[in-house]
Amino acid sequence: MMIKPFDMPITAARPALPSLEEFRCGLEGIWDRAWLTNNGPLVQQFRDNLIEFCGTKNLSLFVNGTLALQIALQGMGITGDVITTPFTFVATTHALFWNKIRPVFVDIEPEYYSLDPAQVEAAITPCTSAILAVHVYGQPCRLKELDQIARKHGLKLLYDAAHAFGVEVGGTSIAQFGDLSMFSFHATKIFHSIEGGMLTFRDPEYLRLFDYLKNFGFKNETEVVMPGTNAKMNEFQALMGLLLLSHLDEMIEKRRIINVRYRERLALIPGIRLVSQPADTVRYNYAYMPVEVDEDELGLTRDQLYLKLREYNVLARLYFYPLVPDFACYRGLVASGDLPVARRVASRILVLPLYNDLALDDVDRICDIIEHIQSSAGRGTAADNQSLHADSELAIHVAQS
Ligand code: T4K
Repeated sequence: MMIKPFDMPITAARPALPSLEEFRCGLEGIWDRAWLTNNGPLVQQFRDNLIEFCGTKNLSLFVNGTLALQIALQGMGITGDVITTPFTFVATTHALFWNKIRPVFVDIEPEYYSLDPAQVEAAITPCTSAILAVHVYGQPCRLKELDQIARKHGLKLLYDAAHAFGVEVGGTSIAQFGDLSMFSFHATKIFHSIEGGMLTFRDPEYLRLFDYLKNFGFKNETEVVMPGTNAKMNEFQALMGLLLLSHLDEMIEKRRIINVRYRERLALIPGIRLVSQPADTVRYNYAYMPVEVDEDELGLTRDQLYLKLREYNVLARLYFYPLVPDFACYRGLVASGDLPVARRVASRILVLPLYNDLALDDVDRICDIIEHIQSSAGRGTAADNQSLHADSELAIHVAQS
Protein backbone atom coordinates (compact mmCIF):
# COMPACT_ATOMS: atom_id res chain seq x y z
CA MET A 1 0.00 0.00 0.00
CA MET A 2 1.35 3.46 -0.91
CA ILE A 3 0.55 6.32 1.45
CA LYS A 4 1.08 9.86 0.21
CA PRO A 5 2.95 12.32 2.44
CA PHE A 6 0.91 15.27 3.71
CA ASP A 7 1.10 18.25 1.32
CA MET A 8 1.79 20.62 4.21
CA PRO A 9 3.77 19.80 7.38
CA ILE A 10 1.69 18.51 10.27
CA THR A 11 3.44 20.04 13.25
CA ALA A 12 3.47 18.68 16.80
CA ALA A 13 1.69 21.77 18.09
CA ARG A 14 -0.29 24.61 16.56
CA PRO A 15 -1.68 27.53 18.53
CA ALA A 16 -5.39 27.82 19.25
CA LEU A 17 -6.77 31.13 18.01
CA PRO A 18 -9.97 33.02 18.76
CA SER A 19 -11.89 34.40 15.78
CA LEU A 20 -10.12 37.31 14.12
CA GLU A 21 -13.27 39.35 14.64
CA GLU A 22 -13.18 38.82 18.43
CA PHE A 23 -9.50 39.74 18.54
CA ARG A 24 -9.97 42.82 16.32
CA CYS A 25 -12.75 44.01 18.59
CA GLY A 26 -10.44 43.70 21.59
CA LEU A 27 -7.68 45.54 19.74
CA GLU A 28 -10.01 48.48 19.18
CA GLY A 29 -10.33 48.85 22.94
CA ILE A 30 -6.56 48.79 23.34
CA TRP A 31 -6.23 51.44 20.62
CA ASP A 32 -8.88 53.66 22.23
CA ARG A 33 -7.23 53.49 25.65
CA ALA A 34 -3.64 53.67 24.33
CA TRP A 35 -2.70 51.60 27.39
CA LEU A 36 -0.42 48.79 26.23
CA THR A 37 1.38 47.35 29.24
CA ASN A 38 2.18 47.96 32.96
CA ASN A 39 -0.82 46.34 34.65
CA GLY A 40 -3.42 47.56 32.14
CA PRO A 41 -7.15 46.87 32.39
CA LEU A 42 -7.05 43.68 30.29
CA VAL A 43 -4.24 42.22 32.40
CA GLN A 44 -6.30 43.00 35.50
CA GLN A 45 -9.41 41.45 33.95
CA PHE A 46 -7.43 38.38 32.86
CA ARG A 47 -6.10 37.98 36.39
CA ASP A 48 -9.61 38.27 37.86
CA ASN A 49 -10.93 35.62 35.48
CA LEU A 50 -8.02 33.32 36.26
CA ILE A 51 -8.58 33.77 40.00
CA GLU A 52 -12.12 32.54 39.49
CA PHE A 53 -10.95 29.69 37.26
CA CYS A 54 -8.12 28.50 39.52
CA GLY A 55 -9.92 29.15 42.80
CA THR A 56 -7.09 31.15 44.37
CA LYS A 57 -6.45 34.87 44.78
CA ASN A 58 -2.76 34.22 45.15
CA LEU A 59 -2.02 34.54 41.48
CA SER A 60 0.38 36.66 39.49
CA LEU A 61 0.82 37.10 35.72
CA PHE A 62 4.09 37.30 33.81
CA VAL A 63 5.45 37.82 30.33
CA ASN A 64 6.39 34.13 30.07
CA GLY A 65 6.66 31.00 32.18
CA THR A 66 10.45 30.92 32.39
CA LEU A 67 10.72 34.36 33.99
CA ALA A 68 7.78 33.53 36.23
CA LEU A 69 9.66 30.52 37.59
CA GLN A 70 12.92 32.43 37.93
CA ILE A 71 11.17 35.13 39.90
CA ALA A 72 9.34 32.56 42.03
CA LEU A 73 12.61 30.96 43.11
CA GLN A 74 14.16 34.34 43.82
CA GLY A 75 11.15 35.70 45.70
CA MET A 76 10.84 32.56 47.83
CA GLY A 77 14.50 32.88 48.77
CA ILE A 78 15.39 29.39 47.60
CA THR A 79 19.12 28.63 47.67
CA GLY A 80 21.46 25.64 47.86
CA ASP A 81 20.29 22.41 46.24
CA VAL A 82 16.93 21.75 44.68
CA ILE A 83 15.79 18.24 43.81
CA THR A 84 14.33 18.20 40.33
CA THR A 85 13.61 16.09 37.27
CA PRO A 86 15.92 15.44 34.33
CA PHE A 87 12.95 14.72 32.06
CA THR A 88 11.65 18.21 31.26
CA PHE A 89 12.07 21.21 29.00
CA VAL A 90 15.37 22.95 29.75
CA ALA A 91 13.64 26.05 31.10
CA THR A 92 12.86 24.23 34.36
CA THR A 93 16.57 23.84 35.06
CA HIS A 94 17.57 27.20 33.59
CA ALA A 95 15.35 28.92 36.18
CA LEU A 96 17.38 27.22 38.92
CA PHE A 97 20.69 28.05 37.27
CA TRP A 98 19.83 31.77 36.95
CA ASN A 99 19.25 31.78 40.71
CA LYS A 100 22.62 30.09 41.36
CA ILE A 101 20.78 27.05 42.71
CA ARG A 102 22.32 23.61 42.15
CA PRO A 103 19.93 21.19 40.44
CA VAL A 104 20.03 17.67 41.87
CA PHE A 105 18.44 15.36 39.31
CA VAL A 106 16.67 12.24 40.50
CA ASP A 107 14.89 9.58 38.52
CA ILE A 108 11.29 9.57 37.34
CA GLU A 109 8.53 6.98 37.70
CA PRO A 110 7.66 5.02 34.53
CA GLU A 111 3.88 5.60 34.51
CA TYR A 112 3.49 9.35 34.07
CA TYR A 113 7.20 10.30 33.93
CA SER A 114 7.15 12.61 36.95
CA LEU A 115 9.59 12.63 39.89
CA ASP A 116 9.75 9.31 41.73
CA PRO A 117 8.95 10.19 45.39
CA ALA A 118 11.20 7.41 46.78
CA GLN A 119 14.14 8.76 44.80
CA VAL A 120 13.37 12.29 45.97
CA GLU A 121 13.41 11.30 49.62
CA ALA A 122 16.65 9.35 49.20
CA ALA A 123 18.38 12.39 47.67
CA ILE A 124 17.60 14.86 50.48
CA THR A 125 20.66 16.28 52.26
CA PRO A 126 21.16 19.23 54.63
CA CYS A 127 21.81 21.38 51.52
CA THR A 128 18.38 20.63 50.03
CA SER A 129 16.00 23.59 50.23
CA ALA A 130 13.18 22.60 47.86
CA ILE A 131 11.68 20.13 45.42
CA LEU A 132 10.87 21.34 41.91
CA ALA A 133 8.65 18.76 40.21
CA VAL A 134 7.08 18.90 36.74
CA HIS A 135 3.58 17.77 35.71
CA VAL A 136 4.99 16.38 32.44
CA TYR A 137 2.48 16.46 29.53
CA GLY A 138 -0.09 17.80 32.01
CA GLN A 139 -0.28 14.53 34.01
CA PRO A 140 -0.25 15.36 37.74
CA CYS A 141 2.82 14.35 39.75
CA ARG A 142 2.50 12.07 42.80
CA LEU A 143 0.99 14.97 44.71
CA LYS A 144 0.29 13.32 48.04
CA GLU A 145 3.65 11.61 48.39
CA LEU A 146 5.61 14.69 47.38
CA ASP A 147 3.61 16.81 49.80
CA GLN A 148 4.31 14.38 52.66
CA ILE A 149 8.03 14.33 51.90
CA ALA A 150 8.24 18.12 51.67
CA ARG A 151 6.44 18.56 54.99
CA LYS A 152 8.45 15.88 56.75
CA HIS A 153 11.75 17.47 55.74
CA GLY A 154 10.68 21.12 55.92
CA LEU A 155 11.23 21.70 52.20
CA LYS A 156 9.40 24.01 49.83
CA LEU A 157 7.45 22.18 47.12
CA LEU A 158 7.22 23.87 43.74
CA TYR A 159 5.52 22.58 40.62
CA ASP A 160 6.45 23.44 37.07
CA ALA A 161 2.89 23.17 35.79
CA ALA A 162 3.80 24.60 32.36
CA HIS A 163 1.78 21.82 30.68
CA ALA A 164 -1.02 21.49 33.20
CA PHE A 165 -3.37 24.44 32.76
CA GLY A 166 -6.99 23.35 33.19
CA VAL A 167 -6.11 20.10 34.97
CA GLU A 168 -8.07 19.23 38.11
CA VAL A 169 -7.49 16.56 40.74
CA GLY A 170 -10.49 15.45 42.78
CA GLY A 171 -12.35 18.55 41.59
CA THR A 172 -9.58 20.92 42.75
CA SER A 173 -7.53 22.95 40.30
CA ILE A 174 -3.95 21.71 39.98
CA ALA A 175 -3.00 25.33 40.67
CA GLN A 176 -3.80 24.78 44.34
CA PHE A 177 -1.22 22.08 45.11
CA GLY A 178 2.22 22.60 46.61
CA ASP A 179 3.68 25.90 47.81
CA LEU A 180 3.71 27.29 44.30
CA SER A 181 2.95 26.37 40.69
CA MET A 182 4.13 27.93 37.46
CA PHE A 183 2.02 27.75 34.30
CA SER A 184 3.22 28.58 30.81
CA PHE A 185 0.88 30.39 28.43
CA HIS A 186 3.18 29.95 25.43
CA ALA A 187 1.55 29.76 21.98
CA THR A 188 2.20 26.01 21.71
CA LYS A 189 0.43 25.21 24.97
CA ILE A 190 -3.10 23.93 25.41
CA PHE A 191 -4.08 27.42 26.54
CA HIS A 192 -2.02 30.51 25.76
CA SER A 193 -1.63 34.28 25.74
CA ILE A 194 0.84 34.28 22.79
CA GLU A 195 3.62 34.19 25.39
CA GLY A 196 2.78 34.34 29.05
CA GLY A 197 3.19 32.83 32.47
CA MET A 198 1.31 32.53 35.75
CA LEU A 199 2.27 31.77 39.32
CA THR A 200 -0.22 30.48 41.87
CA PHE A 201 0.90 30.10 45.48
CA ARG A 202 -0.17 29.32 49.02
CA ASP A 203 1.38 32.26 50.88
CA PRO A 204 -0.42 35.57 50.12
CA GLU A 205 2.74 37.48 51.14
CA TYR A 206 4.36 36.46 47.87
CA LEU A 207 1.93 38.54 45.81
CA ARG A 208 3.50 41.89 46.69
CA LEU A 209 6.98 40.45 46.36
CA PHE A 210 6.34 39.07 42.88
CA ASP A 211 4.74 42.36 41.83
CA TYR A 212 7.91 44.17 42.84
CA LEU A 213 10.21 41.65 41.22
CA LYS A 214 8.46 41.70 37.85
CA ASN A 215 8.38 45.52 37.73
CA PHE A 216 12.00 46.57 38.44
CA GLY A 217 11.37 46.53 42.21
CA PHE A 218 9.25 49.70 42.08
CA LYS A 219 7.04 50.29 45.09
CA ASN A 220 5.97 53.67 43.82
CA GLU A 221 7.29 56.31 41.44
CA THR A 222 10.33 57.13 43.54
CA GLU A 223 11.01 54.04 45.65
CA VAL A 224 12.78 50.90 44.45
CA VAL A 225 12.66 48.27 47.18
CA MET A 226 14.63 45.49 45.49
CA PRO A 227 16.58 44.85 42.30
CA GLY A 228 13.72 43.52 40.20
CA THR A 229 13.55 42.78 36.51
CA ASN A 230 11.00 43.40 33.79
CA ALA A 231 8.65 40.44 33.38
CA LYS A 232 5.25 42.07 33.01
CA MET A 233 2.48 40.69 30.85
CA ASN A 234 1.15 43.18 28.27
CA GLU A 235 -2.37 44.01 27.08
CA PHE A 236 -2.12 42.09 23.78
CA GLN A 237 -1.18 38.94 25.65
CA ALA A 238 -4.01 39.43 28.11
CA LEU A 239 -6.51 39.95 25.29
CA MET A 240 -5.53 36.64 23.70
CA GLY A 241 -5.68 34.89 27.08
CA LEU A 242 -9.09 36.33 27.97
CA LEU A 243 -10.62 35.25 24.66
CA LEU A 244 -9.17 31.75 24.77
CA LEU A 245 -10.10 31.23 28.41
CA SER A 246 -13.75 31.55 27.42
CA HIS A 247 -13.24 28.67 24.93
CA LEU A 248 -11.18 26.40 27.19
CA ASP A 249 -13.79 23.69 27.71
CA GLU A 250 -14.38 23.31 23.96
CA MET A 251 -10.63 23.22 23.36
CA ILE A 252 -10.08 20.45 25.91
CA GLU A 253 -13.01 18.47 24.50
CA LYS A 254 -11.61 18.67 20.96
CA ARG A 255 -8.27 17.40 22.20
CA ARG A 256 -9.92 14.61 24.17
CA ILE A 257 -11.65 13.35 21.02
CA ILE A 258 -8.35 13.42 19.10
CA ASN A 259 -6.59 11.63 21.97
CA VAL A 260 -9.25 8.90 22.01
CA ARG A 261 -8.87 8.32 18.25
CA TYR A 262 -5.09 8.16 18.51
CA ARG A 263 -5.32 5.68 21.39
CA GLU A 264 -7.78 3.43 19.57
CA ARG A 265 -5.61 3.30 16.48
CA LEU A 266 -2.15 3.21 18.07
CA ALA A 267 -3.11 0.45 20.51
CA LEU A 268 -3.21 -1.88 17.49
CA ILE A 269 0.30 -1.09 16.24
CA PRO A 270 3.05 -3.35 17.62
CA GLY A 271 5.92 -1.38 19.13
CA ILE A 272 3.92 1.75 19.99
CA ARG A 273 3.31 1.98 23.74
CA LEU A 274 0.68 4.39 24.98
CA VAL A 275 1.21 6.38 28.15
CA SER A 276 -1.06 5.36 31.02
CA GLN A 277 -4.53 6.90 31.08
CA PRO A 278 -4.95 9.61 33.72
CA ALA A 279 -6.29 8.44 37.09
CA ASP A 280 -10.10 8.54 37.54
CA THR A 281 -9.82 11.51 39.90
CA VAL A 282 -8.03 13.62 37.27
CA ARG A 283 -9.68 15.97 34.83
CA TYR A 284 -6.95 15.87 32.21
CA ASN A 285 -6.23 18.56 29.58
CA TYR A 286 -4.81 16.34 26.80
CA ALA A 287 -1.84 18.66 26.45
CA TYR A 288 0.38 16.33 24.40
CA MET A 289 0.29 12.97 22.61
CA PRO A 290 3.44 11.14 23.78
CA VAL A 291 4.11 7.52 22.87
CA GLU A 292 7.00 5.21 23.65
CA VAL A 293 8.64 3.33 20.84
CA ASP A 294 9.67 -0.27 21.49
CA GLU A 295 12.46 -0.80 19.00
CA ASP A 296 12.29 -4.61 19.06
CA GLU A 297 8.57 -4.77 18.39
CA LEU A 298 8.42 -1.89 15.92
CA GLY A 299 11.48 -3.01 13.98
CA LEU A 300 12.80 0.57 14.03
CA THR A 301 14.39 2.76 16.64
CA ARG A 302 12.55 5.84 17.90
CA ASP A 303 14.97 8.01 15.91
CA GLN A 304 14.36 6.05 12.75
CA LEU A 305 10.59 6.40 13.19
CA TYR A 306 11.00 10.14 13.83
CA LEU A 307 12.96 10.54 10.58
CA LYS A 308 10.62 8.32 8.57
CA LEU A 309 7.62 10.37 9.76
CA ARG A 310 9.33 13.51 8.50
CA GLU A 311 9.45 11.99 5.02
CA TYR A 312 5.64 11.98 5.24
CA ASN A 313 5.60 15.59 6.50
CA VAL A 314 4.62 14.51 10.02
CA LEU A 315 6.81 16.59 12.33
CA ALA A 316 6.69 14.69 15.62
CA ARG A 317 8.93 16.05 18.39
CA LEU A 318 11.45 14.55 20.79
CA TYR A 319 10.05 16.16 23.94
CA PHE A 320 12.14 15.48 26.12
CA TYR A 321 15.35 14.18 24.64
CA PRO A 322 18.17 14.57 25.55
CA LEU A 323 17.77 14.63 29.32
CA VAL A 324 18.65 18.03 30.78
CA PRO A 325 21.84 16.84 32.58
CA ASP A 326 23.11 15.63 29.20
CA PHE A 327 23.07 19.11 27.64
CA ALA A 328 26.62 20.39 27.29
CA CYS A 329 25.93 23.44 29.47
CA TYR A 330 24.92 21.22 32.42
CA ARG A 331 27.27 18.29 32.03
CA GLY A 332 29.48 18.11 35.10
CA LEU A 333 27.85 21.15 36.73
CA VAL A 334 25.01 19.29 38.32
CA ALA A 335 24.41 16.32 40.58
CA SER A 336 22.60 13.31 39.20
CA GLY A 337 22.47 9.58 39.72
CA ASP A 338 22.20 6.94 37.00
CA LEU A 339 18.62 7.90 36.11
CA PRO A 340 17.78 4.56 34.44
CA VAL A 341 14.06 5.19 33.99
CA ALA A 342 14.52 8.71 32.64
CA ARG A 343 17.20 7.50 30.24
CA ARG A 344 15.02 4.69 28.96
CA VAL A 345 11.99 6.96 28.51
CA ALA A 346 14.02 9.73 26.82
CA SER A 347 15.41 7.23 24.33
CA ARG A 348 11.94 5.89 23.46
CA ILE A 349 9.65 8.94 23.67
CA LEU A 350 8.03 10.56 20.66
CA VAL A 351 5.40 13.30 20.80
CA LEU A 352 2.88 13.07 17.95
CA PRO A 353 0.98 16.05 16.53
CA LEU A 354 -1.91 17.21 18.70
CA TYR A 355 -3.72 20.51 18.38
CA ASN A 356 -7.32 21.61 18.59
CA ASP A 357 -8.16 21.67 14.91
CA LEU A 358 -6.24 18.58 13.89
CA ALA A 359 -8.83 16.71 11.78
CA LEU A 360 -9.67 13.14 12.78
CA ASP A 361 -8.99 12.15 9.16
CA ASP A 362 -5.46 13.47 9.61
CA VAL A 363 -5.08 11.52 12.88
CA ASP A 364 -6.15 8.41 10.95
CA ARG A 365 -3.67 9.18 8.22
CA ILE A 366 -0.82 9.67 10.73
CA CYS A 367 -1.72 6.29 12.26
CA ASP A 368 -1.90 4.71 8.78
CA ILE A 369 1.58 6.06 8.10
CA ILE A 370 2.97 4.66 11.36
CA GLU A 371 1.29 1.33 10.62
CA HIS A 372 2.78 1.35 7.14
CA ILE A 373 6.25 2.22 8.44
CA GLN A 374 5.96 -0.57 11.02
CA SER A 375 4.81 -3.19 8.55
CA SER A 376 7.54 -2.32 6.05
CA ALA A 377 10.28 -2.19 8.68
CA GLY A 378 13.05 -4.56 7.78
CA ARG A 379 11.82 -4.66 4.20
CA GLY A 380 13.63 -1.46 3.18
CA THR A 381 16.45 -1.32 0.68
CA ALA A 382 20.04 -1.39 1.85
CA ALA A 383 20.24 2.32 0.95
CA ASP A 384 17.20 3.14 3.14
CA ASN A 385 18.67 1.35 6.09
CA GLN A 386 22.03 2.96 5.66
CA SER A 387 20.64 6.49 5.67
CA LEU A 388 18.39 5.77 8.67
CA HIS A 389 21.30 4.40 10.64
CA ALA A 390 23.44 7.49 10.04
CA ASP A 391 23.61 9.06 13.52
CA SER A 392 24.29 12.50 12.12
CA GLU A 393 21.00 12.61 10.22
CA LEU A 394 18.84 12.95 13.32
CA ALA A 395 21.03 15.75 14.63
CA ILE A 396 20.74 17.58 11.30
CA HIS A 397 16.94 17.23 11.22
CA VAL A 398 16.59 18.34 14.83
CA ALA A 399 18.89 21.31 14.24
CA GLN A 400 16.89 22.38 11.19
CA SER A 401 13.44 22.00 12.78
N1 T4K B 1 8.71 24.32 31.80
C1 T4K B 1 8.27 23.39 30.92
C2 T4K B 1 8.04 22.00 31.39
C3 T4K B 1 8.03 23.75 29.59
O1 T4K B 1 7.60 22.82 28.71
C4 T4K B 1 8.23 25.08 29.20
C5 T4K B 1 8.02 25.47 27.83
C6 T4K B 1 8.66 26.02 30.16
C7 T4K B 1 8.90 25.58 31.46
C8 T4K B 1 8.91 27.46 29.85
O2 T4K B 1 7.70 28.15 29.59
P1 T4K B 1 7.74 29.45 28.60
O3 T4K B 1 8.84 30.35 29.08
O4 T4K B 1 7.94 28.95 27.18
O5 T4K B 1 6.39 30.07 28.81
C9 T4K B 1 8.23 24.93 22.78
C10 T4K B 1 7.77 26.17 23.53
O6 T4K B 1 8.43 27.35 23.06
C11 T4K B 1 7.96 26.09 25.01
O7 T4K B 1 7.09 27.05 25.58
C12 T4K B 1 7.56 24.73 25.54
N2 T4K B 1 7.81 24.58 26.95
C13 T4K B 1 8.31 23.64 24.79
C14 T4K B 1 7.91 22.26 25.27
O8 T4K B 1 7.97 23.73 23.42
P2 T4K B 1 10.09 24.64 20.99
O9 T4K B 1 11.41 25.30 20.81
O10 T4K B 1 10.00 23.18 20.85
O11 T4K B 1 8.97 25.36 20.07
P3 T4K B 1 8.85 25.45 18.51
O12 T4K B 1 9.01 26.85 18.07
O13 T4K B 1 9.71 24.44 17.84
O14 T4K B 1 7.32 25.07 18.26
C15 T4K B 1 6.81 23.75 18.40
C16 T4K B 1 5.86 23.48 17.24
O15 T4K B 1 4.76 24.36 17.29
C17 T4K B 1 6.52 23.68 15.88
O16 T4K B 1 6.47 22.47 15.20
C18 T4K B 1 5.68 24.69 15.14
C19 T4K B 1 4.48 24.96 16.02
N3 T4K B 1 4.25 26.40 16.20
C20 T4K B 1 5.06 27.08 17.06
C21 T4K B 1 4.85 28.43 17.28
C22 T4K B 1 5.74 29.20 18.22
C23 T4K B 1 3.21 27.01 15.54
O17 T4K B 1 2.50 26.36 14.74
N4 T4K B 1 2.98 28.34 15.76
C24 T4K B 1 3.76 29.07 16.62
O18 T4K B 1 3.48 30.28 16.82
O19 T4K B 1 9.58 25.03 22.45
